Amino acid sequence: MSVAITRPTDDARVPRCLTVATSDSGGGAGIQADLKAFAALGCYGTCAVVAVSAQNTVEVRDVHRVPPLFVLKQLEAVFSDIGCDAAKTGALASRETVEVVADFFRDHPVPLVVDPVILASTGRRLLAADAVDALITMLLPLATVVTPNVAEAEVLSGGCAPPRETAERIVERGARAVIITGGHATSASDHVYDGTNHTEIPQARSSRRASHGSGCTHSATLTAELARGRPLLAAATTAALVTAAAIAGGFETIGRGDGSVNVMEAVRHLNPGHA
Ligand code: PXL
Repeated sequence: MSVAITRPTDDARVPRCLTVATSDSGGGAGIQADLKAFAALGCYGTCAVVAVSAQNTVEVRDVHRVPPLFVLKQLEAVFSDIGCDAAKTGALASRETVEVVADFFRDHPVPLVVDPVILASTGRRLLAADAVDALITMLLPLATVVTPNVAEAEVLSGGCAPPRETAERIVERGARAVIITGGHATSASDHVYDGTNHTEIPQARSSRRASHGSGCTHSATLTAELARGRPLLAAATTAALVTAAAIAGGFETIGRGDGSVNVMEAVRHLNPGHA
């Protein structure tokens, strides 16, 4: 399988992508996964760190939140100088941070991917319970696309329903489009709904223990593709391919827990001409 991934040298102007998310000291998810994916996809990555996690492949030991006004300072610093062609949000920690980030993007509209991260893959909460409502009412209406997994989609839609209905409820809540990632009970696929059409993108199910960071890699790849001006369905297809290959080539032996994805290996695999 081959997918055309443009490198920076192919472009007169490098697309600029911003992530607003939590740092993972284990290097696999969050800010670290996002910046690696932006770089692998030929984009210039910037970040606003909303919290720092003391984390490895086994557990999240602690989370230290950055004050929301300092999150705002990071956003203002990036936008006032470097600029931004597309942005994504990941784990946003607190209600106050969700509010600051939503206010900022309302005033600075860019293509926005909202990855509604609630839990770390090892189980700890990365978004406070009282922030979920703010995410739905303030951030979803600004989203070009929101990328919940099945469990997050249930939270956003307010209940358990078949993917078509769940996706429609999320778009009714203000997101322009939704991709429910990672497959459901019987089939592994990403369900894309753009407000008009439903599309299933088949996902390769993998038995490899190297999926930490896969959701972040998916939403960051989507952001990189939108920054390049690709249409949603093409961007979603590339994101699905890159994520599956990043799991297949993942770091299974790093750490004692589930290993992390390897987005560089994914791009080498999908784009052998550039290796
Ligand atoms: O994949 C969701 C995620 C996002 N951000 C951080 C994480 C995780 C999963 O563990 O640790 C910081």
